[in-house]
Amino acid sequence: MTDHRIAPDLIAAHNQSRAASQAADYHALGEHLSRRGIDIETVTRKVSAFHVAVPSWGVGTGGTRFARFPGIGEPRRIFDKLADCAVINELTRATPGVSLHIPWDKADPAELLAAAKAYGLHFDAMNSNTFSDAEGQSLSYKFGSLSHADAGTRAQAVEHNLECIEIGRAIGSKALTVWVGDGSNFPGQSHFTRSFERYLASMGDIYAALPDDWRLFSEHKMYEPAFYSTVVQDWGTSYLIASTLGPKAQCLVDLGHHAPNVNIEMIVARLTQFGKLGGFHFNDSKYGDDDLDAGSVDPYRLFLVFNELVDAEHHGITGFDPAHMIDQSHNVTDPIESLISSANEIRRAYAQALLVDRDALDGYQDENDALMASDTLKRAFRTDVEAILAEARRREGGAIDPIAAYRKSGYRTKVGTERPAARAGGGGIV
Ligand SMILES: [Mn+2]
Repeated sequence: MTDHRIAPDLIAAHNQSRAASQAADYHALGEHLSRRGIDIETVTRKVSAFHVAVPSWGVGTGGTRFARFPGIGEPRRIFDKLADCAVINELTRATPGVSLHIPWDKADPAELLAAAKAYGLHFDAMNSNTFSDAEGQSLSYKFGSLSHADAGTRAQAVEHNLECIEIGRAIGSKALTVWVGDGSNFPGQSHFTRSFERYLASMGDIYAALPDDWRLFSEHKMYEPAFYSTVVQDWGTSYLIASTLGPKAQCLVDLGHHAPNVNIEMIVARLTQFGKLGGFHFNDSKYGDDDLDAGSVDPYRLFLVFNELVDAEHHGITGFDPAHMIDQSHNVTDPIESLISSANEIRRAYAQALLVDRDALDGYQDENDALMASDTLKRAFRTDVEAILAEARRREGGAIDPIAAYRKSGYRTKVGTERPAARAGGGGIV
């Protein structure tokens, strides 16, 4: 039996009060799409089946290296985080998967499984942490982890990743995402080739321990925490890693981990073409790795990424199964509201991409009709698909307007009384 965090009758009453207008909006959109040769039910079914995993660390308030301003009722440990994740899924029906970070979320696997089951959740990709030192750790990652000059430190970092796989196996995960902060702050500080050779050897050890039905995601990041050079800095390096390791290794694209103005959707196309697109960490940014809410700054770019994904599906690329995860930091909002909103924006981009007239687009591309090709994409992007998103939620038991229902539920106030306030101050990203 599901342990509901938001009372189902509250959601039912919420939906009842909006049922008539939702039905009218959905009908009107259906007629409009029908004139364009699109069956709205096909789109709604695909949107309903589309899920994006929530990061356990996302339900806590984030911060910058300057400060962190805690919110009320912040989750204290993984079981509070799972409760908050359940709220997001109950309202959106888009986020049944939760991605864990070890050692932050370390707990008895049987208890983790039981809690997830009670909330109707499951565990998505595991995330290792060798970018900071865990309590009681014998060797420091100050100067790197998987690429560290010292063999003992590398072995410790490998061992940590193997432990993540073991925990993941016990709780039903099927993937390990590896992101390291390894790099340098001074020219000459580290040898580019030797440090990458050491990284590849360490990843080889992790890959060798990967179960047959798992995938290993290599996540690149251009800069930070190292500011002069980063060992896994771009998608080219990530592709070299995945190619060197083998078929179970693929590249993970975090939308924030690129240089400004980089054409991310083209990277998606390239990785797809060569079978190495593992998945995504969705977020948005203006300047760097800002970790802003997905779709909040540049929704057209998010749409263009999904346009590539839908195009790959349309053309029947074999073995195409990218993982969808959110990875963002909520500094000024209620993290639950941000994650609800982001899950909706990601589904919106997907729904809009499903509306692209692909045969027409192929034709315009072959005829070099640049203006009509662009307009074909824009026509899909301009379509207001909110009624489809709301209908997908409603049919699965979620809320027509999930943020309004969440505020009505009083959940944040309730957990504010149950969970003591976190200590203010102290920088850092959760
Ligand atoms: Mn990420």
